Amino acid sequence: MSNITPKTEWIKTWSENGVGWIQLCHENKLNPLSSGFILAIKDAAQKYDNDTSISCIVLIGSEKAFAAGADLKEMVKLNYSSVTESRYIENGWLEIPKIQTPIIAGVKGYALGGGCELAMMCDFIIANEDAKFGQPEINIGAIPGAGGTQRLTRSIGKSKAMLAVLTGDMMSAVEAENCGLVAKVFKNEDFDVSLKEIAFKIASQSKPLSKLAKQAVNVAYETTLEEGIRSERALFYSTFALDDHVEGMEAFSEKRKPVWKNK
Ligand code: CO8
Repeated sequence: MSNITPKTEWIKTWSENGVGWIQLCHENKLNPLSSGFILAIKDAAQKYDNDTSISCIVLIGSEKAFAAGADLKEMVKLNYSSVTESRYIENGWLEIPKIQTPIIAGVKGYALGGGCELAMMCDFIIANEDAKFGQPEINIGAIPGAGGTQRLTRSIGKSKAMLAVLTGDMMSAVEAENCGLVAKVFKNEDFDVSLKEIAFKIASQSKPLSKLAKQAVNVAYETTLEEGIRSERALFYSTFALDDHVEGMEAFSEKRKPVWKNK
């Protein structure tokens, strides 16, 4: 995998009010995810994660698709030894869930296969009403490989995840919202503004506090309730060491908006 060149030409990035935007702009509007494309997405997200001026990252695709899955034109050339030797789904993919800055997936159109998996690696998904989600790998001789069977099951439960993975059928945005895969669905015409509002709101919070909050929620995925409560308590106590904790408390007493120092 180390000899794979990141496809930076398929990524557009810009920042505004503490929000770092990453747009997937493959020449094919379905944004097929090749190994080089995933590396470029990972690099862009890591760059924002290391940028102290960025407090929220948003990953978006085209009008037609967030991403319609692995690049099947690349995948068709692979075999067992090449996927294992190249660590096909390791280098790029495994780094995205390690991003500490809050990261939102803004999904318009298709989020299928690796595209649905990429969206689920983000902290939450905002969708437009035309969005469609699915793990259709079974239809093309595979199964989900970048976390689909695990994250989808944790997100929507075994029964619905089994239905999606075994039939390969797509789910509408409303269905995805009803079962908890999507945090919020907006009308197509409201989507861009509403996504921006959510991102700006998150970016306006104290950066260390949102990182701690994100860390605390993520622990719930990985441990027992008892261990999770213990971890949350330790993280909660650590907020008392922040200048922003003092500022938040003082601002509340003084009936004014807090001015975060981000430390
Ligand atoms: N990869 C490469 N090319 C694609 C892909 C894809 N995933 N999807 C569509 N295309 C191509 C088509 O071949 C076609 O190309 P051409 O014009 O050269 O014939 C072009 O995009 C347009 O496609 P359609 O004509 O099919 O467009 P429609 O609007 O009719 O349909 C769909 C859109 C429903 C999204 C349809 O294209 C489709 O079903 N695509 C395949 C979706 C799929 O099976 N995704 C899962 C892939 S497997 C996977 O993701 C495994 C994840 C493992 C981790 C990833 C590691 C990198």
